[in-house]
Amino acid sequence: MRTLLHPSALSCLAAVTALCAAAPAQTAEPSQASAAQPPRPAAAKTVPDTSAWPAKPWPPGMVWVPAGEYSMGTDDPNSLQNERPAHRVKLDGFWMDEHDVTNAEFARFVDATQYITIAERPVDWEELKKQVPPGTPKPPDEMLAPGSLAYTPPDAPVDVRDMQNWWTWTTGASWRHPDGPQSDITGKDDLPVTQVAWDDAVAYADWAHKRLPTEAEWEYAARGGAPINTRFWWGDEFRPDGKFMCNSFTGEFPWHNTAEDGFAGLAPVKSFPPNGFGLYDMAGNVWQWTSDIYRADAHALSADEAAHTPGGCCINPRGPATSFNPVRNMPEVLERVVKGGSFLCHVSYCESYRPTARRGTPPDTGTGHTGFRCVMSPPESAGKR
Ligand SMILES: [Ca+2]
Repeated sequence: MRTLLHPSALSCLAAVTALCAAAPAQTAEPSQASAAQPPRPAAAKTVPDTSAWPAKPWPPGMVWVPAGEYSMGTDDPNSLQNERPAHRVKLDGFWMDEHDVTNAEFARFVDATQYITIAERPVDWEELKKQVPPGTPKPPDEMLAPGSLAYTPPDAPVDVRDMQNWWTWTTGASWRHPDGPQSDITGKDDLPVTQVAWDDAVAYADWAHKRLPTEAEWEYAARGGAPINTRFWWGDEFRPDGKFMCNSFTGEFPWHNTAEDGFAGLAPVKSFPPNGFGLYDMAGNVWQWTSDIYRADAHALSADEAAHTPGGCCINPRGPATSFNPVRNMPEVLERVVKGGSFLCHVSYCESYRPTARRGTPPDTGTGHTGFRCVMSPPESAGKR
C-alpha cells in the first residue's frame, strides 16, 4: 500500500529531510577542495573502449553508461556523515536519460494514462496517522486537501534552522502548478517536472518501460567516467575559470538570491555543460529520485559487506532493505534516496550538488525542487519503444 506522509501535519518532522537546507549543524563546512591537495580538474578522461557497448540505435534521449567500477561515497571530512565511507562498487552498463524528465514528457505520460499524482489526491488521514508520532492531532480538513510544498522565498534573513521559513504547504500545488494554484507550467515545457513523489516517478518509469536508477548507478553516472573522484563531477573547484557548472543558490541563503548563475529558480534542462557520459544536470537544478531505500548508515553497511566479499567489491547493489534516518527517528517510516541537490543548494549548507551527497525523502513527498530521470538495462530494452 502506498504510504502517506503529509508535511503539513508533521511540521519539520517529514519535510525537513526532503529539502536541501537542513540545519547547518548537519552540514559540510564550505570548501572548495580537500585541504590536503590543490584543486584538481576531473576532466582528464581517456578515450573509452566502446567495443563492448551495445549496438545502435539506442533508446531515444538516452546515453550509454558503460560498465565499470568506482568508489561510491567519500572519506572527505568535509562531507556529511551519511556519505561515508568510500567503498568500491562494480556496475553493469545501462542507459540513462540524458536529462531530467521534463514537464512536456510528464504531460505526455499523463495524457496517455490519465494518471493523477499524489499531490493531486486528498490525504487519507487513516493512513497518515500510522506514520506520525502517537497522539498527533488530525490536521484541519483544509490541510488534507490536495497540495504540496511550494517554495516561498523570504525577503529578509530568517532562522535557517526552520525550513518553514521558505517552504509552505500550499493547497493546489502540483506538477501542473508547482508554486501553487496561481502558477502554471505554460511555456515551461523544457523545465524538469517537479512536485512528483517517488510513486509518481515509478509510475512514469513503468509507463516508459524504464526504471529509476539505483543510488549506486546514479552516483556512478554523475561522476561521468572521470578517472579520479573530485568534490564535484567537474573537479574540486566549484567555479573553474569562473564558470558556473550547475544551477545552485547564489547569494545569501535563503533570502537573497543573486541568480548569478543565470537562474533564480529552475533552469531548463541542458542549460549547463554535460558530464563525461553526456549527462546533463547531474548536479543542482532538481533533486532526483533513486530506487534505493534510504539508510543514513548505508555506506558503512556496504563497506562492511565489501570487506567480506571475494574481490572486495559490491556488484550492482540495490541498497538496504530497511530505512533508517536518525533525523526522523521513526524507523517504520520508509524513505527513498534522492541525489544531486537543487537550485536551492548553497555552499553554506549541504553543497548537495556533490555526487556523494544524499538524502532520505518519504516516497509520497514531492516538492518544488525534486524531479527524476530514468534508466534502462539492455535486456529490458528489447522490444520496447
Ligand atoms: Ca541559481
